[in-house]
Amino acid sequence: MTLLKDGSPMLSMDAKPYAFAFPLKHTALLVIDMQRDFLLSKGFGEIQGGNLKDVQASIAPTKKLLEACRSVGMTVFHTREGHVPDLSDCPSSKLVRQAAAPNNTQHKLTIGERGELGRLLVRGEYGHDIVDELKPLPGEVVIDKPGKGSFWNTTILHKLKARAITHLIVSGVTTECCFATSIREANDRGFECCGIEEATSGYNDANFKCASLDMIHWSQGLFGFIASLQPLLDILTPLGNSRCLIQSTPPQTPPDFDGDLSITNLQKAYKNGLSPVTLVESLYNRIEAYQKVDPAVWIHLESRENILEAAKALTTKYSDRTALPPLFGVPFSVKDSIDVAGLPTTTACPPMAHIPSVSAVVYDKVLAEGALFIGKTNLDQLATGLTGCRSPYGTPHSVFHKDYISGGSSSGNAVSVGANLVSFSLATDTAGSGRVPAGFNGVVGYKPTRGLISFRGVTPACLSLDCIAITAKNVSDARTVWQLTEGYDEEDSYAKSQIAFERHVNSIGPQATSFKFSIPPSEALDICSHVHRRLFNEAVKRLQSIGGKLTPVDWSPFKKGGELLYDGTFVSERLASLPDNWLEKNRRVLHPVIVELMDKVVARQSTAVQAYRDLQAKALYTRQAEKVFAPVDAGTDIILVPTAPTHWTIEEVLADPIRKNSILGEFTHCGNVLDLCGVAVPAGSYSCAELSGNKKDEGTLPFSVTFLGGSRMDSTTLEIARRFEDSITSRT
Ligand code: TIU
Repeated sequence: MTLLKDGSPMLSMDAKPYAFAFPLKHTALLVIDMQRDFLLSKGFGEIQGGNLKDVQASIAPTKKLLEACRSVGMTVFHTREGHVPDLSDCPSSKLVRQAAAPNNTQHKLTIGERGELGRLLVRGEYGHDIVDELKPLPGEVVIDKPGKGSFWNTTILHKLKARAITHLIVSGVTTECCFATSIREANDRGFECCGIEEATSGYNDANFKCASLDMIHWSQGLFGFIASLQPLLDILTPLGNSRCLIQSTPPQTPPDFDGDLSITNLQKAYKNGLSPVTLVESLYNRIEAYQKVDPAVWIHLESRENILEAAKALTTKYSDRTALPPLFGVPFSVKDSIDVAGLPTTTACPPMAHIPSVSAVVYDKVLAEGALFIGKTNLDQLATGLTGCRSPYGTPHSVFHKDYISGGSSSGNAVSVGANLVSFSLATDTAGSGRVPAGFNGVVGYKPTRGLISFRGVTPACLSLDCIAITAKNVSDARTVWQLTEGYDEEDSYAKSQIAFERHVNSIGPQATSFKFSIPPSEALDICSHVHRRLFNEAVKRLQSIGGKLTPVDWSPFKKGGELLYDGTFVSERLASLPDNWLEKNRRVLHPVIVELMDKVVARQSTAVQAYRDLQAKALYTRQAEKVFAPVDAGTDIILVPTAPTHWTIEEVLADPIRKNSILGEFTHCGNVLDLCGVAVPAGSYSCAELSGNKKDEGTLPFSVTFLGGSRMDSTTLEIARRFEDSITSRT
């Protein structure tokens, strides 16, 4: 075993045509179609091939393989072949061809007809599910596929890329059919695949198995590699034992909480016996202590008793520590514009407050994965602002310094993560609200491409440009929360379709570690403070040192797209979200800066003609931005920008609230207008004295850069951001 630069293992095992080398962190086990329908008597497989002996014999070795992969924490994907009940996703050829054979005596039942295991190959039926021995664990991905190949009409490519997977260990049934087809499909998409001989089988092994496997590795690896099970077990087993991630019995004295709230650390700690109750006791003390440091973080904080009760309920619900959902006992907060059933949603605007009976989709999703709800956080009123200084619930400050702004509008979100009160936070981002405050509190702020995470159950700021954002302690945690919360929501009119064109992956060779990146031109960066400019230049050098190739870019669509947000008519959409005459009726109880801003919007008397011109301009700049990131020609992978050009004190913002706010959005405004994704990542710190020019000023402030990626290029963007983050944590 060798270690990669980031300390993760690079493994290698004997295989045909030559040794298969795979980076553990970027490798997934793919278990294909180990369904009752294919393995048990009276299922679809018996009709297809008759002989079940060999496929049944492959269950035990596949179980060994699965357990070995699980023991080292490898990503696991299962697939199931089958169709929706009305068979609308099943091509007629698949229904008819075999049964139509002259002298057919074999195919008496076809897909959709009722057999003894239920309707054949129909989703939701008993026969369609995976055999008990190989039942997926929480957190493992199950892909339902209508075809033989795993990639046709499924989200598997997207989900593999989202997890930064480039290498696949492949098993399952049947060798000649879905196993071989899937390896061929994966190969075209750039994955390095290795099939495991004993963990695959078909209905005619005597004639087909050897040939099917030979075709894969023939010609020095035409489609990939084939290995035996034992060499793989030989390398994984010691690694699994040394990690000791999962012990079969709980330790006598349950471990204490070590204070590290990152999701990866908590997952390990819970597997090793930490109780969420222990975590809550210690965390709540910390939350109470921080109330004295900054009383403006929470709009609603759950009581200690409530959280303890939720923690106890989790331990009862998930008694098997080897099968915990990914967010088991992970504490999180929610911006108070996101609905939690039974609690008021205030949007920091008391006249807007309502008590929803249903929670937002995104909240329900993290709860379903075992997360622990701690409370609802403060924000700039109506989620309008980037400063954190526009709330009737007080002004939170940066966790780094009490005089400096927290940023907004997701102010409490970023502070709750930055002050170590929660592991992650659900926020929103329209103009940069999920990125700027993350930058000002030394945490990660990720705004996926709009429409990937449902916005249903969130009070809009500017609905056609609103986006859920995730605040987290590091890029991997943000990525985990994204994977668990994304998904097409047909009731969200802005939801993006499930399956989209995706670029191939680069799994080996120099391309696997190099990438192209671009930066704004020097005149665009002139808006930065001296220290922000200095640290941005350092970040550029750092990206180059980890394989980034600086590539020229046309900045104008990003500049013009950003200007559209507030200089154009889109800002009127903020009024469109409110009831008619609402501003007039409520002006006395609104935050004065919000009234001033809204009055300015009304005074513009924007016309429908202007709005259409802006829509057309938006379409043009979006297309131009698409070309910038295009996979062909000279497309770039990401654009690196400073998250904010400077960091204001609270006093500076209060003296000039609207102008200071708009400067902060210089590099974030274009994000949603141009349908980009963006992730803000900590990139060092500097002394307050360097920013203010006053040597007497004490303290340090965080610097942050944002990686902007093209529409739906989230996986690539996050992976480059993670490598940047790794380079900082491993070198400092
Ligand atoms: N017919 C056959 O051998 N197989 C299938 O139909 N599906 C899978 O291989 N999973």
